[in-house]
Amino acid sequence: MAEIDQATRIIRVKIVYYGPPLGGKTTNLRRLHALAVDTRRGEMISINSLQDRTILFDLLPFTVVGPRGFNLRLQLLAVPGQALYSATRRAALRGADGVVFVANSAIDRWQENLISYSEMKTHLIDHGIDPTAIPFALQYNKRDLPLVTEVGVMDLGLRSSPQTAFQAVANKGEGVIATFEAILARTLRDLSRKFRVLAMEDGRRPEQFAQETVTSLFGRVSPAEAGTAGTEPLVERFGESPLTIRVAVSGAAGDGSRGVARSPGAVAEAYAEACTELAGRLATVTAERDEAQAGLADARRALAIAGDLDRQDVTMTVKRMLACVAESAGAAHASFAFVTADGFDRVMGLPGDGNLLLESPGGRRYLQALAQADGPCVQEAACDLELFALLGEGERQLSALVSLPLRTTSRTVGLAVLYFLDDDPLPTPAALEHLELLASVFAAPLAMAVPAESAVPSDAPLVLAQAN
Ligand SMILES: Nc1nc2c(ncn2[C@@H]2O[C@H](COP(=O)(O)OP(=O)(O)OP(=O)(O)O)[C@@H](O)[C@H]2O)c(=O)[nH]1
Ligand SMILES: [Mg+2]
Repeated sequence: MAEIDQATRIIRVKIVYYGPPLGGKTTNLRRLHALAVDTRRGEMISINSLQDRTILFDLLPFTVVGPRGFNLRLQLLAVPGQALYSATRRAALRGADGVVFVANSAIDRWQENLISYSEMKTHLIDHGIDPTAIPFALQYNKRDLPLVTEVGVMDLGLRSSPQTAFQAVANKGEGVIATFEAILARTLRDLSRKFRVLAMEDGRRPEQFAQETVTSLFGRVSPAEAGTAGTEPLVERFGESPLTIRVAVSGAAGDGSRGVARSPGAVAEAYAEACTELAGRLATVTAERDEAQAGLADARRALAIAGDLDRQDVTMTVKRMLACVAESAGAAHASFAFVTADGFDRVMGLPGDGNLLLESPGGRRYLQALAQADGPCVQEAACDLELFALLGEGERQLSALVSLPLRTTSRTVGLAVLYFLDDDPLPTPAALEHLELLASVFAAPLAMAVPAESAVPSDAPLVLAQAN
């Protein structure tokens, strides 16, 4: 059943692709993934055997604007068709909002369609879902094969509603978008009846909504055109392939078309392995999300500090800026000087830091070139004798610095220097890029706060002067 979160205005909807083994469920999802416009393509995940048969699921997420401005998160889930995975298919149907049945038109696979169709109805009933009421779309796939069951015969065995079945050649993309559009429209119609909050506004019909959604996901490609566009190999044409986790299932028959995993123990072991792999991927995604959130928080803080410049004096703004960049980089100490035509001017540090290299003529000489660099630079004392000598002069156990020039398009405004202790991790290339972004937020307002006539153009050599 769809989850509706009124606070965040998110609806989660699950559509399950069900059907006999090798009928083309995975191919349907892979084609949708490949045909989606770049900006709309979520990451597709497949969990397969080494022979590339689905053993757990394929998951294709799409996020679109839903009815009444809700954020509609669609999860398309394809089940594994092999007989042994009946329990997995049953679990996948729990909470389904719509079902697509992908039948295999191959004449010698007719019985498998009937078995799968009947199993699906049993599982739905077990979950308290009425198979005749759930939004449903029927697809007769593999219509390109030389020996196919006639559509009329397939209708007699599988069709239980007036809705016509979609004929498809999924590996060429034919019928794939049309099937998806139909299940989307039927599912939205059902949800808008069940939840008043999702009722279609302005008398719009779910079919119209689904059509617009398909256009936003796949561009203005008619289903017929999509069929033609899809005849080339998937990966070559579209570049971004699904994330596929392949797990060995011991006791699985080779790649024979009727191959099945024979031992439930082997399946359980393969699932455990797949879960471990997925947990690892999830941890990476979570870490990346946390990093992105921290970066966003830094950027917001930088914008607030820069925006306060008209209310605060320059020294206070610089100190807040230094605290912001030092914390973001994980630096122990930080100092800053404006860069003018006469050299470094108005050296400032965080409280208790002293000003380290910017205080001494040797240090200022060392920093001269770094102030003119295009972006931040990491300098390690272990690889640089001059820096080793300069840092060794103080009492602190400093081992590296990052120089961070603040530049506008026309001039170098100042130089921030961040210092790192022996055991501090140094910023990664991504962290340096982020520091550069923060520096660009501060550069323009600080440029306005210091007199432009003594400023040094970005490409002019810097004359050394006594810092005051
Ligand atoms: N000729 C033909 N082959 C197809 C078509 N659709 C899919 N195939 C091929 O059929 C094979 C099985 O397709 P899958 O999408 O993996 O089938 P599945 O239903 O996901 O299979 P399981 O996950 O094992 O249940 C693949 O080799 C596909 O390339 C089609 O319309 N015509
Ligand atoms: Mg599959």
